Amino acid sequence: MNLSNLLSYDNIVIQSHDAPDADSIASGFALLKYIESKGGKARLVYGGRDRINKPNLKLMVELLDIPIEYVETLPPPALLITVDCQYGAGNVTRFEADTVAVFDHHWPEIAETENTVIRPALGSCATLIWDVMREAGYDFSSDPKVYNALYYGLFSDTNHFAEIRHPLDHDLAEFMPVDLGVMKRLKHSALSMEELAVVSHSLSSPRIIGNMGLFHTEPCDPNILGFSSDIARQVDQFAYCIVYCHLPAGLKLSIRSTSREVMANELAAFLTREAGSGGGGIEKAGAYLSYAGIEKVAPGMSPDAYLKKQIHQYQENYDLVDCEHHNLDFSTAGRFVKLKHPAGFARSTEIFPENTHICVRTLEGDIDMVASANIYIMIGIENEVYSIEREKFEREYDVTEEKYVPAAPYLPSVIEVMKGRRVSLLPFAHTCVPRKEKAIRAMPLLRDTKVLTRWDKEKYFLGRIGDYLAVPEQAYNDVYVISRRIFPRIYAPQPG
Ligand SMILES: [Mn+2]
Repeated sequence: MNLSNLLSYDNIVIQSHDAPDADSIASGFALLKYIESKGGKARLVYGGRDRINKPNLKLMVELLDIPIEYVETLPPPALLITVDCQYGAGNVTRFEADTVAVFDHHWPEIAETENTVIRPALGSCATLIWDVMREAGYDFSSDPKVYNALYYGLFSDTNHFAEIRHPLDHDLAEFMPVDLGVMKRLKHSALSMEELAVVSHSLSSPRIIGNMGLFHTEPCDPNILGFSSDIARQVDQFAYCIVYCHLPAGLKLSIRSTSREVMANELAAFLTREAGSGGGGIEKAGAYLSYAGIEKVAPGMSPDAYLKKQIHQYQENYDLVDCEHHNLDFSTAGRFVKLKHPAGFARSTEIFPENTHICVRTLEGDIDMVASANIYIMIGIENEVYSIEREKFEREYDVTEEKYVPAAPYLPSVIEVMKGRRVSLLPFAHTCVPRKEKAIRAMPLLRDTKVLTRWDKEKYFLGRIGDYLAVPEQAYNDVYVISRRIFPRIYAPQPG
């Protein structure tokens, strides 16, 4: 949906979910300001049992002049827009309206229409609203309160940015300088005395499943989950831990890992793959499991039981291959050669001057490097990015005249770390093809497998059933994973 479509209605109401949080308030407020900037008018409301009561939210509303109203009834508007929630879901009071639009970042519970924008990959609804407003050409410098609100919405929904999961989330966090005075006041008023009691109570009774600690808290602000899991992760006997609570429409989880063999973001994705969404970094991640989603895949099962089932499945699901000590026999595995498939590359100094600290923002995370005549940026077949030394590049690839066309939708951007200036990689990308056919040995995986490689001591690479475990010929310890989607496109079997 294009934001400008909203402007054709004259009676618009924007609705946050019941017991609104910072993300929902921020999203509604920004959208309201967008409509007003175009000469339109709208109201921002919420319903449900409870009024906004938390100290940080009251302060947010006051400091940023957010005209949010509590309503028990609502005369049907021409257009009702729910933000950070989906019309008809359990966490939002249902008001009648002629037309309904939805902006949300939770797991989709309603059928998609031309009026729904649901992007579970994003860490906050604020990110989504920011992105669509930016696309619509909204001038954020015209009202810092809008940007400050969105920033705080993202901050709150991602546990102080620790559970950020998408490049766009990072982009919002860095987009414009926030009012540090306002943020300081908001950050330090997030807990009430009652909630402090919730934290201590929840941490006193973990359930231990294998080498993980599972903590259940009373319904509470998501920030408290993050705060609690940060404490729990420091217990030596847990390789990882989860703190979760029941929210009106689903379970909210905060995940922490201290082990190389468990990546928090990957665990979050595993637990929620059927009925929710989740992500973050390798040590800290957040996740959400929707009750409606659980009911669909496991009818009659309680959400708590479902979560435990998923955790058990996770623990039983994986093989582990440590490249230093594995006993896989690659000598009998299939032999393949890498085809001369075109790839992309960019010379780092064409993008930023020599010695500039840059960060390439990819779907898998940020990659830091320093621009140098010796450093090129390679762009693989799924837009995966890595740096390569010029000498090695020239040995292995030929540059061609062909125009570079990205093979996957999200092409990374490059950020100048000091100044925050951000450019797309696309205009700087050229095409190259591998010079020699490189031979490898590879075998398809029969179970999901975590591979501890030689060149990353912090995390593992995840291979799924059907992906390939590969080694260069004659270097059987250099194990890596090639995705089943890419493999047949860039490798061909060759006897020998
Ligand atoms: Mn949210």
